Amino acid sequence: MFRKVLVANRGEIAVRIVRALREAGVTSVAVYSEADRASLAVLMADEAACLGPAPASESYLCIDKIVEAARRHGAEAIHPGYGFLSENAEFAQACEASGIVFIGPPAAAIRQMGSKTAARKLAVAAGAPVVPGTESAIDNLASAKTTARSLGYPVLLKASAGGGGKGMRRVDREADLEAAIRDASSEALRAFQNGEVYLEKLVLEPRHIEIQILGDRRGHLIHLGERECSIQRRHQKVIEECPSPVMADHPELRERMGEAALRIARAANYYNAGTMEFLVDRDRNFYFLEMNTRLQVEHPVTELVTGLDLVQWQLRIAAGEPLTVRQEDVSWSGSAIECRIYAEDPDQQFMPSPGRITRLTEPAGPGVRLDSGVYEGWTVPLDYDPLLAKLAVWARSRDTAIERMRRALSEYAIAGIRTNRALFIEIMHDAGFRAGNLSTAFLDEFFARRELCEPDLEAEAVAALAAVLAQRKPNPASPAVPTSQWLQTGRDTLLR
Ligand code: MV4
Repeated sequence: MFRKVLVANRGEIAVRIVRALREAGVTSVAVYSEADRASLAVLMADEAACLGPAPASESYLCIDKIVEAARRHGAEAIHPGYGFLSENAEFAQACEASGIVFIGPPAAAIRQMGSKTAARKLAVAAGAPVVPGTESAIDNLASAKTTARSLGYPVLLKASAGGGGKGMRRVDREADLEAAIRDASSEALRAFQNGEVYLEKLVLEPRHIEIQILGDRRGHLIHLGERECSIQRRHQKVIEECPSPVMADHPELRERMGEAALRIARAANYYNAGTMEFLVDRDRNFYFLEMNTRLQVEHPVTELVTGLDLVQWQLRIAAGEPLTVRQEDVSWSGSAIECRIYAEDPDQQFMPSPGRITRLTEPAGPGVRLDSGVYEGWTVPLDYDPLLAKLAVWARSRDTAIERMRRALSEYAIAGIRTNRALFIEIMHDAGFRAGNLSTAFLDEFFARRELCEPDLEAEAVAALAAVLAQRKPNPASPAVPTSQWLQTGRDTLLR
């Protein structure tokens, strides 16, 4: 195992990795920008190195500064976390060139999977299902029309260099194809400096399900099952769970998707942790979409259900140790749900809400795991992604996990900034969510339902309180029960 590892990230994931390093007896080095000088990860790490000014382009994205910090501190390896440089093949290469181990897959696999069309070709070659469509870029309208007609409308235009939904266009009929190609191509050119687009059949209201894989440097690969990630907003995941509710009635689906993921990973000579994204349609056909060559934000739900520590395995595999877990050793127990707590205002179009956290009470208790990057008094900077923490719960069944999540959310108090906490409480009450009827359309439909009957919560609370007070009669048998000071203060505040 390594003696010292540098964590090239910030926020909750930097804290998560520092914790894993401490458990492994490895000295941790945090890096930070000027905005993160007093961050939780910096406070928790053994050593810390300043990278420079707040903008990520001058700090967390600077390959040279990070490699230099590792050299200066004598770190033998770098964990990139997610985002930032985690899927940058040049960074992985720069590490190895400096004699520093990149805790992740080989640079060649990162590069190959970075191209969505190359990943798609690899999946086809490996015998894994992909959405019907073409791998080659559209070069003339006539052949695009022929392809679209044979696929059948609606079709989806996608950017070859794409990801995150940019350069994507739904086309419902041939008359719209030409203009859609023009729009998608210019959007792709702006976003990726590459205007190539190709065609796929549109999968209607799919589930988004991904498979976690783990492999060592000797070619031993296993899958850790799925995560259901359908609840997302604008390609940003909001809630993830394991198992996917669809697996309850169809346990063989996990095995088939796991096998497909492993075939692709083997074809890519993959090692370390990785994730294959799939679309699953209403008939439970599944199609490979793309591969993420990093640790995912939502990895805790897999850890809670499999009992395996993904970050520990990442460290051991990078250090050249064998993955001693066999496929038949992997089992899935109970149900885990994760909510991403963001500093954003659900009432103001989810505008980021940075600022000072003036009060913080964190949930705990049975089955609760909080991966947080903040503390009371910390100022959330506006320079980065506004993810504050991930609240994950585990319970024996999905229903009890939902109850547990509601309980944990009710304990969570964050003041000074706006968060999306209350939105999760609403979703936990939603009949569609509770039934496990999920698709990538879930959140849009949830917001549409909500528009229809937006309750005035304050008016309801005052009315309920008035009704209770009106009913209270003095009871001579039990003289005025002194209600708790908490209750009294709450009432006084409401009626003020
Ligand atoms: C699709 C699709 C339906 N049919 N491909 C969106 C991001 C990109 N990585 C792939 N995406 C999609 N590809 C076909 N052929 C629907 C989506 C999609 C989606 C996928 C995963 C998670 C959320 C999504 C939200 C909207 C659309």
